[in-house]
Amino acid sequence: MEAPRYYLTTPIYYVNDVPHIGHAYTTLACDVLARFMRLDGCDVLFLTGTDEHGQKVEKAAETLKMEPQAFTDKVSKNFRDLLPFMNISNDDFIRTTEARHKVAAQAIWRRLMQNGHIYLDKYSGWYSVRDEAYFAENELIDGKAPTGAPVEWVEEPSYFFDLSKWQTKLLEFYDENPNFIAPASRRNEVISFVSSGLRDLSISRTSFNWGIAVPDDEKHIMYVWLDALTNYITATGFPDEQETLYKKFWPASLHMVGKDILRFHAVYWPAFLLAAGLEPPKRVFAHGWWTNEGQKISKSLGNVIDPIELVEKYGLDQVRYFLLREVPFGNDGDFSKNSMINRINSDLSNDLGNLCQRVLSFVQKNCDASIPQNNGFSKDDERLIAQVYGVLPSLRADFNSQSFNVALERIWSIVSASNKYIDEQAPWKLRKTEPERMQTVLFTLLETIRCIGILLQPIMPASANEILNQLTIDPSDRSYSALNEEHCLQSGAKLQQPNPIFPRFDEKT
Ligand code: ME8
Repeated sequence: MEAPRYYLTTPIYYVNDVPHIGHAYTTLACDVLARFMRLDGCDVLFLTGTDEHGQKVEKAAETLKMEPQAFTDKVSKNFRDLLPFMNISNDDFIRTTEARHKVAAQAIWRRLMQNGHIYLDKYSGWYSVRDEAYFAENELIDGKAPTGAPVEWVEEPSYFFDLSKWQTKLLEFYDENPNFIAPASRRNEVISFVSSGLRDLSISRTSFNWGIAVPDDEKHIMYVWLDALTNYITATGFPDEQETLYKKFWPASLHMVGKDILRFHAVYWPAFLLAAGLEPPKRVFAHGWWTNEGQKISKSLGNVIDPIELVEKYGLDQVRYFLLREVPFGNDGDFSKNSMINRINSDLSNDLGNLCQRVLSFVQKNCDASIPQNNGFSKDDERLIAQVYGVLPSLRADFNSQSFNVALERIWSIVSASNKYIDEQAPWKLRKTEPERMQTVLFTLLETIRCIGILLQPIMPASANEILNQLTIDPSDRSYSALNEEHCLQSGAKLQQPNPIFPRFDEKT
């Protein structure tokens, strides 16, 4: 049987600035999902990259007195370098300045034109460079875009996409595909936005040059959002529809985005694709925004969180865990030093770290550093093992709905059950009185830890590997198909010297 396919994407990031926590967060959520799907037997394509055209990037280059191409080369590299640093397992990295993308963007344009959805007119209205978006007079708040960004008056010849004609089709599409937009509250927002009527969309500019030329009319460059959204299909080899990746992976399974850019992905993008005769993606998930110690994050407040500093201070897997555990995915969340330290010291160090350390060092000392015998499970042993063998279907549902925090709570309920089981079974008491029972108890715990290690790989790949290495689990036995009795630990197998996995975080040291 062919493996199920899963194609997921991050937004492509504007190269006007250095990566911040928002970028790291979206990319991390996608990485966790990509890793989960691979471990669960899917054929995965995971794409990220950089959005390099448009006025915002052009202006950023101008400020530094650099040519836009040289500037984007430099800044795009910062985003690319962040990936290995955060242990991100993307399969491809796309830049909108690449030749493959220019071909795809122009091909989409031609299709829209051929299908009669583009016409030439004149745009006059407001434009926000920071949002790279057009606004009508009645959308402005105190003379600014709803995001607070300054707007400028634009009056120039422009091609338009006939978005106003897509209202009914989009509403039907949302209705037929109830999982297309998540979370549900965001879906309702989009539906009410579309229901209130759509205006045709200006999709070309003539007052600057940094972009992809409109086919057959080089005075115009494509609107940066039409250019950028197309990246998702470029990476599958479009416009070559015979290309294996295209046949295999389009339509995308999931576009992960921040809540601020949902409209572009859930309204414009499916309309462009339907108009071009192409299939829309299956799902768009809009996550929330982080604040820093209760304050909106902004450059002017000087409270931007640098993901590199965060990882250097707290540790990579600690940060990966925190960002996905602290806040229900989809909601806004607050980053605070205290909550970060609490998560490290309580969930990671006290609960998980202690469980592994206690069991592994006890086995090291009392079982000749090897997997003890299973002398027959009691009801309690069976209950613990059944919990960890049986959790995958629920986790699958959690990951398919991007409920990362729920998935983690579910795994942690097994960690807590294991800690409770040690205290109740008290193997240190059994050592003299019932050594055979002690062996079974330790066997039960090690087998549970093996499965917890396997389950945690998507979230904390390095630490989970460390747990599995200490148990000397062969790398080929670490997928989710090994979460069963058939792949159970072998008594007598030698264990590695245990190392504490999650030390407590102490600000002073
Ligand atoms: O929007 N918390 O690029 P971008 C969480 N190029 N997420 C945050 C955040 C915060 N405080 N601040 C920003 C673009 N983000 C376009 C995308 S896709 C075809 C084109 C998120 O570099 C934000 O929601 O501005 C968005 O998803 C991403 O970071 C920033 O993207």
